[in-house]
Amino acid sequence: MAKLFEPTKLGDIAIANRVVMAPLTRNRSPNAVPNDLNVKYYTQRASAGLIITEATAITHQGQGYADVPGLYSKEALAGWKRVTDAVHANGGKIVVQLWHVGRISHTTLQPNGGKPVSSTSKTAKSKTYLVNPDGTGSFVPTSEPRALETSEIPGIVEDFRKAARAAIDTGFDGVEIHGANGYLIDQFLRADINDRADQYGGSIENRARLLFEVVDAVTKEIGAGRTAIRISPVTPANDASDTDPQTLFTYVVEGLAKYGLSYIHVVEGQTGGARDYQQGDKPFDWDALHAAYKAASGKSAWMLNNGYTREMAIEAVKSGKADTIAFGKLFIANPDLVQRLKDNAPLNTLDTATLYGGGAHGYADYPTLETVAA
Ligand code: 8OZ
Repeated sequence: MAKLFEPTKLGDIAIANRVVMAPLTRNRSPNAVPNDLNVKYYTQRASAGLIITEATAITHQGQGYADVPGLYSKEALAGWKRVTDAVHANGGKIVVQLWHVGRISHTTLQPNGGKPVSSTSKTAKSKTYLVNPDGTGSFVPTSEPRALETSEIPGIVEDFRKAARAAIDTGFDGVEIHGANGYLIDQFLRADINDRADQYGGSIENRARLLFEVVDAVTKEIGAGRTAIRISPVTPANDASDTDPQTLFTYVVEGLAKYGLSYIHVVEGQTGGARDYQQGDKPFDWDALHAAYKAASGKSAWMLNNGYTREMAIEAVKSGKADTIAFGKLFIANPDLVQRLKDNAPLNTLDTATLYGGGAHGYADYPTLETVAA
């Protein structure tokens, strides 16, 4: 059997195989509260070695899209508890992705209709998703943000810490800090976004300060073996860009090496798109990033993502390029993805029209091999 299907440990989290369900925004949790349909969807996918939940807002301020879940109200935590219980009852493991969108938001989603916060007061050239009063969804430009005051940053770090504590108390096996895709932590990292003059802007060390303060706070609260992080060094998602991502992210992974995190999750290329997407003047060297991490004595599991096929995943884990592979679109369309990959069985096709928002259709009604055979 290929190593992809063998058990391993991600820090303190023992997983049955290395096929991971990537975090996937689906906009099906009205009022930010996980519901019965969400329980069903995650339960259907419990045979994944690990489920990473969809990005989940740590606070109301961290919200940027209609109908995405949160981790801050009593109701949301109760909803998530039903998800973690159901996944565990079905033999799975599940971590929650801790999300602060920063400027990728809209005033109508913010507390008191205020401006979203960021490292900058520049508006992102990006869109967010809102639900109209008649129930239909639409993509709208993100609102103008305000730059966080230096004195407010400890409060953001504290919000991550509290959310991590709430996650463990809600039965999650751990957390994945969302450091990717142009959201708040990435808005601090990127030279082309971050225009601050304080200790959180300017040099790479300063731009990465928020990330490390969050990692420090979360690991102290719940333990490094239950803490992970996702980064996307070259993705242009949400207007994120940097002319020298290789140097920036080498610094980041070298700094992460000392923690002994559960895993480091790296999106190769444009999230959900081209694997060879480039920022700056040279192609990103993914193997060099991994090598730099190991050279800094980094020992955490290395999780790779973006457009992996069965063959690519088997090979990447066999060769040691990755310890685990996270699959997004394939897991949306194939609840029993692990079985299908093991058997080299045909895969269902993804319906892109039902990705964001809606009900069970295109969410909890993709067939398994068993239902097709019956
Ligand atoms: C797709 C649509 C909305 C949000 C990300 C949380 O890119 C997301 C996201 C993806 O990380």
